[in-house]
Amino acid sequence: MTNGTLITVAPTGAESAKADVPALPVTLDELVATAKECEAVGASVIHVHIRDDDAQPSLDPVRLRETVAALRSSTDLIVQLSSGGSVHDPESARLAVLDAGPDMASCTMGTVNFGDDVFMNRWEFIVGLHTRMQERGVVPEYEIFDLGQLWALQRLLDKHGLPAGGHVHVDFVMGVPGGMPGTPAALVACQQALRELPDGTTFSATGIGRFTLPVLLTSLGAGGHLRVGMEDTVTYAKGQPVESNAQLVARASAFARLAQRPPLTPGEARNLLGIPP
Ligand code: KMH
Ligand code: ZN
Repeated sequence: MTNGTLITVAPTGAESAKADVPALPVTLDELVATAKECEAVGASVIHVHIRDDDAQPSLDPVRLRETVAALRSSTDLIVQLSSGGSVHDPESARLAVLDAGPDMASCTMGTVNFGDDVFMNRWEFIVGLHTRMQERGVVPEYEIFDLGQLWALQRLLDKHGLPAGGHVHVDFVMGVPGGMPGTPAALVACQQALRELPDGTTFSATGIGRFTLPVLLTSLGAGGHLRVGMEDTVTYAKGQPVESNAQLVARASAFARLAQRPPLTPGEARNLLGIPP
């Protein structure tokens, strides 16, 4: 049992436009540079969405493979590909993300309203993704946008078994319009519900926009881990745009050290998550 903090950086996402957020890393070079900077200041996992030549969200299989290879050769970060993509991506392309051979992939545990859109995650799709990850030794991060999705995860594990590596790790994504709010009360409710999941289940949490700091501070205090990055937050403080993903990771690391739970190295994070070295 570690007392350190796993810090995941989610640098890009699928929602912000490069034109609106010039610091957003959208090319492979920008992503690799971001990854190195974030590793240097305390990140151990990178949650990756890629963009095409027009900076639009993409699940292009060739580009995904190149991205995994480039991140592996330039950093020691655990590479977690998003299987969520954008709300417009078809299930087939989302499943095919696993073909790029990442260490981890996200697996969202239910359908949720997502602003004016719907982020579709049918039960059959979730089972397919979970099973394929088991077969390929890809470790999931179960994305939880609402409390009930933890009960869906309990059902998934009961019916279809533990994930690759045997360790269960979830990420609470809090403050999406349509999902749970980014409040301490909601985070504590999620943490309580983890008692129904396998012993040793770990969690990280991320707050969208103005929920960033309340969620970060609550998660640290509650013994949880952290996800930060420009996928979730493009404003550092009121009226102050985020300058870089490393700025957000550095702030998270500083809070983690103050809490006497310093950032885990990528090696320590692999150990925690059940990912082979
Ligand atoms: N872009 C959202 C629709 C994930 O990466 O798995 C989905 C998302 C979750 O970001
Ligand atoms: Zn994502």
